[in-house]
Amino acid sequence: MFVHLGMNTFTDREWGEGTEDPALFDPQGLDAHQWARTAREAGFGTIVLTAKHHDGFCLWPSDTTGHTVAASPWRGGAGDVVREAADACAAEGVRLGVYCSPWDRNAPSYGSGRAYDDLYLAQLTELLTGYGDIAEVWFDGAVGETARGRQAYDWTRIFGTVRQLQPEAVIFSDAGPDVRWVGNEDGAAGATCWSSIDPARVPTPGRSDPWTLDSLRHGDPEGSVWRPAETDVSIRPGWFWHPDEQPLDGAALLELYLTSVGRNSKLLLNVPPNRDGRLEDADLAALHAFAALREEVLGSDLLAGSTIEADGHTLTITPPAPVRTNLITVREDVEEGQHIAAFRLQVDAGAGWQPLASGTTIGHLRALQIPPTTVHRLRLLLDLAYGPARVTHLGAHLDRRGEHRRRADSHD
Ligand code: FUL
Repeated sequence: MFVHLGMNTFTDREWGEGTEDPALFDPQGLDAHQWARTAREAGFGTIVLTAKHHDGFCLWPSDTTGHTVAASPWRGGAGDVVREAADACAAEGVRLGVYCSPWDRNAPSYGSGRAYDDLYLAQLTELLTGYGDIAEVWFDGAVGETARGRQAYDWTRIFGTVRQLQPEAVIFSDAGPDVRWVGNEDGAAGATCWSSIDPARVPTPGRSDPWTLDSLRHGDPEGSVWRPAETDVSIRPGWFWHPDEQPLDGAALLELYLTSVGRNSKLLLNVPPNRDGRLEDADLAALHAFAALREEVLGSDLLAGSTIEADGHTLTITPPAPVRTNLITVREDVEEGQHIAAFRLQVDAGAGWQPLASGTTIGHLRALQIPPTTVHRLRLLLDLAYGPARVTHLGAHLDRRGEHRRRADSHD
């Protein structure tokens, strides 16, 4: 779960200028336990907090600048949002990740090269040494122009510092090195999504030409590095909380799940706290509905108890009794790489084999939405693989979201 909180929460903006008065930051009811509890209840493993966004305001009392929570009225200037988030995550059994924007519109040294690199590394060091285990470090590739020029971030030093201080942390940036951006903020990985990628295609974070974005979305079966895609998307139109915006509902969140996790990606869903520092009731309701729907639709497999036959590159599955389904899930063992490159599904709905769906990649999970179908037998045919193909799961589910919506409409 991504948590965007900062100066923008109070100024109704998405990108601050860096000149905002710290006196504006005062989330009086800030309740990190509510964030962490909600994350746990809704099934998230990690919270990634915006410790510093592009406006440069630090949510922890950094020694590197005066532009921090220490200069705000919040908790009498003695507060530390990162500390409260770390404590709450530890109490709830959720991991903590940090977002610390390299682009800093407040730092006077930004654009000067080495002096800014040193400041940024000092900030990262505070975050990576003061708050226990950090599970993910999220690097935004945004670069701003200044009168002094364009800051060229020293990624070698930045990534090296994370490796040294938090060797287990997953490093996210457009270009990895551990997980890569999926190339859009719409909640959709490519229908073809390889966990491997050619590092030469996306050498550094912050490149937004269509060619790069396309490479990020799809990955590359012959890519030399394992760098799975992470799909970041917000529950609301903006990343930060705005008074006039509303969250997506549980059904829409399940759709995001199917087009991200269900396409071999990770999902990083942003849920922004309001000016009181709390997630709103509407967001909580949406997240709980999302979790309940995931359980209802994906929590069980209608093909459990089936007979399975494997013959060469074909897997045939016969349930004890015909099953009604509109969603098929497939999993591939990716322990030794992602290999499956083309597959077809066929169904016997009582009158012989018919084509049902086809696709390219599978990876850790592939969810295929299909027209409602009665399955007497289901067949998976693997047509192309770059290495040994190991299917570990073929499941069927009934997604009743459409029916729920139709019933709700008829009550109006
Ligand atoms: C982008 C930023 O510019 C947005 O404000 C947001 O933080 C998003 C997650 O990343 O690059």
